Amino acid sequence: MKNSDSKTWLAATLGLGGNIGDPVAAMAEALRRLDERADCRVTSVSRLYRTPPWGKTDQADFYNACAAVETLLEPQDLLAACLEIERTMKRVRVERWGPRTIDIDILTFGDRMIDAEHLKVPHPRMTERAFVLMPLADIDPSLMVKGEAVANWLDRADRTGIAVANENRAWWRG
Ligand code: A4P
Ligand code: MG
Repeated sequence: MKNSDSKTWLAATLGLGGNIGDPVAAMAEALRRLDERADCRVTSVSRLYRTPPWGKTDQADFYNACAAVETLLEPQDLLAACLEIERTMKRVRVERWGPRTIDIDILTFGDRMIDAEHLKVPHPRMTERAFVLMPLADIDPSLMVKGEAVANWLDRADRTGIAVANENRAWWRG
């Protein structure tokens, strides 16, 4: 039973990605672990995408997806929960934008704007990245980010090379 005390469930969106090992299994497990928490529930998951590497291009293709969650956690605590999941899944942090088994980013948290040293929300680079915007549009194309709908940001993004890897939005439910 998810708890239903007086605290409010807040809506957030997450971006997941990875390109080493078995990133799809890692992303699925990360989502299941979040959903198992008493203070988090996964309410919607996008299709699964295969995407060319962005930023540092001499590395393997990524798998990417987005999820909508509801949580009782404050943003910093949601980030800590995501980082803890990344850590326990043995992610190796070697270089910025480099290969990773799994990366979980907080994309939005309600309509909050956060500019803390270790947490920037909305995620600073999300509005220029089709590998974020395409899966996010599966969940909610009308979601407003930095004053514009996700669908509008997506219209301007470069989708070259991005393919749907799994149409079934239950891909994460192992
Ligand atoms: N941090 C600040 N804001 C946030 C936020 N909103 N969500 C801090 C999550 N973390 C946030 O370290 C990231 C640190 O940023 C966290 O510890 C947290 O305190 P990191 O994940 O080790 O750094 P990074 O991921 O290497 O750098 P960065 O800039 O976060 O990279 P991105 O933006 O996550 O991009 N190409 C494709 N096709 N698909 C991808 O998924 N991912 C990346 C990484 C590059 N190219 C990609 C993909
Ligand atoms: Mg990151």
